[in-house]
Amino acid sequence: MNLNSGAKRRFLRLAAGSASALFLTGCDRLSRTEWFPRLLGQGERLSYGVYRLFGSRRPMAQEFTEVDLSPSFRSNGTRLPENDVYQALAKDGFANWALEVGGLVEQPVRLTLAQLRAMPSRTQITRHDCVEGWSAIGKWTGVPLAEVLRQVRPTPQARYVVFHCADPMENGANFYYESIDLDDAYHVQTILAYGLNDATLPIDNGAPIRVRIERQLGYKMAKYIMRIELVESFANIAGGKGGYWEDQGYQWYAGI
Ligand SMILES: Nc1nc2c(c(=O)[nH]1)N[C@H]1C(S)=C(S)[C@@H](COP(=O)(O)O)O[C@H]1N2
Ligand SMILES: [Mo]
Repeated sequence: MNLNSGAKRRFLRLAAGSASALFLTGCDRLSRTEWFPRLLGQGERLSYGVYRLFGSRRPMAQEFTEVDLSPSFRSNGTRLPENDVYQALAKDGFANWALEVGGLVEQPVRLTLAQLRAMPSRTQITRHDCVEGWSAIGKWTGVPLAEVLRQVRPTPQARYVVFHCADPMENGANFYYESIDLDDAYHVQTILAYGLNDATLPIDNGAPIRVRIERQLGYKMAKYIMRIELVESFANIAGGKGGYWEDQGYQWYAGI
């Protein structure tokens, strides 16, 4: 269990109105239709539904300059996955690590860190907002997720991208995971980051890669990614709500 989960639960209780409570208790069937999640925002901030109602999401997250960088970028949640396989990979600087990308794709791939680094890259200075009430501005470098998706070619059934992480949660039964839709997956600022502030991404912040999804809150930005899976629905993954924190009641679309 993460540190600060008590604070998260308190926040959640504050944030959850009766509408979102209703949503959380089982509109699964409805939420699989196209219009329902677009119509019904479930949260405390501008949500998925609200963006959709007004036509589209804000196209780009704000980008900053070097002078805006936070003196250091703190770590939150897992700082070192308690996972022997991960720790063995970390010892060798992730030379033997490879990202698996599969699921509803025409061409599953395994990409080493060297291969990911050789692909087109993007660097962006953005602000990370954690639901616990802190923010930090960092400079992220990585490969656009869209480039990886171009290689694997999602099938027409694919609707979501799921990130499976190395850090075991709870009693070790589950791992941290997250999911986004294809709108966010193909967004230009959505990158698989291997660099932070011109250095190799530290383990504290998710080495070897963590995703940046700049229009959403920090908990969406999965660290320690081992595998990416294209799915039509996340109903059968872990608690079925699309992410580790979502399974504890957080909203799935965590728009800023
Ligand atoms: N695998 C994994 N990803 C994670 C977390 C985690 O505990 N495990 N915590 C999330 C939360 S709540 C936040 S705010 C950010 C923190 O990123 P940082 O450690 O780089 O500050 O990572 C997110 N991604
Ligand atoms: Mo967070």
